Amino acid sequence: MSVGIGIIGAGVMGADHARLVAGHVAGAHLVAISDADEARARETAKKHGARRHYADGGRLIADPDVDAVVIASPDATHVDYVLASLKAGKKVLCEKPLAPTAKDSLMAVEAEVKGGKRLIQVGYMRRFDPAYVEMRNTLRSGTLGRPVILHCAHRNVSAPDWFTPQNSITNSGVHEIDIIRWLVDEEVAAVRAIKPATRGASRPGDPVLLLIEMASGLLADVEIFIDAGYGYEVRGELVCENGTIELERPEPVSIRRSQNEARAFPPDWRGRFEDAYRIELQAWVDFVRGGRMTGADAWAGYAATAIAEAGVESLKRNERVEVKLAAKPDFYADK
Ligand code: ISE
Repeated sequence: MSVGIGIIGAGVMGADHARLVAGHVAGAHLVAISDADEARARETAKKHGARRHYADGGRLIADPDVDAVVIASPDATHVDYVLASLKAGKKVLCEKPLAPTAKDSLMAVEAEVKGGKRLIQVGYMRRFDPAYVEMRNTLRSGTLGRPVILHCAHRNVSAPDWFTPQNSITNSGVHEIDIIRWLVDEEVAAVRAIKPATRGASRPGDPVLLLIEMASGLLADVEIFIDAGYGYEVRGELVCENGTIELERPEPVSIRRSQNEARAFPPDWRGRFEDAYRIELQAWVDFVRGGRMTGADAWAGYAATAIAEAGVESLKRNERVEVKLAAKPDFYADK
């Protein structure tokens, strides 16, 4: 049986999820797309063979042919669509962040716990990226010993026009926070966020440095630089007691010409994480069809946002901020 998927949001990620569901995922078909810009919803639906389009995400959720929902609308709208999907008893893959605030993320967690069924997966797709998976597996094999430091960098070409200074942490940095928690499988104890003074003017995409302390004492340093200009790049190196493991550049070729050697950078995350998005969607469709959820759950979604909030607070107060998460419900105990 093929499951019917509805996608809320026909922007960059909504359109990309539509392409993947329509052409690269088994066991699912695209039923409908919604977008506040109805013409954009119509075009995206037509392009990827969805029968229906809506201007209103609520109507898409109510569509009886939609078995499960992908939420890829602007961050601030996520939680309302998540709650509406829970009410309709439909499984949902919500793009990150689950919500821009910890309070709203917790609301989604509480609603899911109350309903008693696992319905929410959050789109932290790096958990499906083959390189990160190998990093985690290598760490777990024990050959490198215990992890001590994690170096991370997250660079984009330029900030979109809706970007706020906090978004470097709450929209982009949340990926780093999630992957760190997942890689080393422990909780964040404290965060220190700082901006280099050298850039003078404060543009939303200016660099930010996070120093993340994990419960065991392990440290992660994270550079987030959204206006980096040259390309999209994500770096990660895990330093352990007996060696290190590092993400390699994934470009398939290098070009030699005029006494130079060059390797291209993708313009954004879709190229770098193409496999991760596809594997994530397939895993989620398998979950919709009755399998086990293997991605980030609502609790992980809440934790990433709460830790990001501590980072924003640290930047504001110019001091280290301890992370205090709510009590984790037993409902999420197996993760
Ligand atoms: C964007 O929203 C994403 O989700 C990308 O994966 C991330 O790298 C980028 O920084 C975000 O703005």
